[in-house]
Amino acid sequence: MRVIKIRKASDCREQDVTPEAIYRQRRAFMKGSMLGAGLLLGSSPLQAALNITGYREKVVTVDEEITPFKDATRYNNFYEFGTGKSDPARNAGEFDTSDWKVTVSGECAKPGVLSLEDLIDNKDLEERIYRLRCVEAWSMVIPWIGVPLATLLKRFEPTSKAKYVAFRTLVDPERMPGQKRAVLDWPYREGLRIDEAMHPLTLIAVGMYGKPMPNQNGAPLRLVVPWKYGFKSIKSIVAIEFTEQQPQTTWNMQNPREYGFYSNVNPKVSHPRWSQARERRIGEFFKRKTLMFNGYEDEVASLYAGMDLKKYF
Ligand SMILES: Nc1nc2c(c(=O)[nH]1)N[C@H]1C(S)=C(S)[C@@H](COP(=O)(O)O)O[C@H]1N2
Ligand SMILES: [Mo]
Repeated sequence: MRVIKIRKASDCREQDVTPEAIYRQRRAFMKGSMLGAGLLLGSSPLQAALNITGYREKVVTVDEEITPFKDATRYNNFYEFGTGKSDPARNAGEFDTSDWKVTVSGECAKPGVLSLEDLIDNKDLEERIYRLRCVEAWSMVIPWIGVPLATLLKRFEPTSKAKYVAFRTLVDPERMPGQKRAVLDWPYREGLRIDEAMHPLTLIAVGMYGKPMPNQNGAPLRLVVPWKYGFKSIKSIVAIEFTEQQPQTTWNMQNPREYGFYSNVNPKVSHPRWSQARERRIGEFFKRKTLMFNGYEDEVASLYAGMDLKKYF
């Protein structure tokens, strides 16, 4: 079993290196994969206002080759822009994320409607290299830029009744043409137990590869929960709600036999229609073994101590 270490800021050797220098190195490493990046990026004034270059290089949990930018931005799941893997790259280009608002409500002392800049404090931004493993048995390694969800949630002072956190994506069929069809029961919904939400690995990402979040990857802000199947990592979030009851989640509503609330990456629990024991890293040919909790077992297994993960899949 591969051991994943979360580096503390104090251990970080790259701490004194500028992001630009890091990206020059990585760009060479990624063999030209950044070509054309400028065309794909969202460029709203609000995203620019998030000083995305000022983040701290901090947490590296994966010692594996970073997925080329072009693969991570051209092979996506984002049903609001179509159900095909290349639909989001094709259809999300015009998506206007300026003036974005996020409503925070429910079991907390300080609910509110916040702009992106009010929600995300530049000084909290970090780069975190995480794997993301789709339930469809492909995976990728992405340098995300974001804020730990816990940092963000604590400001709203959740009450003792806040047992879960529910998330919702924007509903606007004019801007998200995939919503003109009822392929899912819009809005896309996701949820986490409060301890999962507060776990230090759980990230609200506003960028990747040193740039603002591309539209097809969930601009302007999305969740990244690296030990769960990709569908938990909800994109283009407009609402966060602290709840007492377990919230409804899109894929569980759609097909409860195939998709549970927890959806932890687990090679021992097959999807009813395919095995979860192996995965294909996008851009690669040969499959590799899927690791328990996507390789984050040391960090997160304690969250599920005593739970039957075949029952709570
Ligand atoms: N709002 C919304 N969020 C979503 C989805 C979606 O269809 N709509 N797809 C999910 C799925 S199934 C996966 S695998 C990841 C894919 O993220 P990526 O396209 O950035 O790789 O986004 C998740 N978040
Ligand atoms: Mo997925």
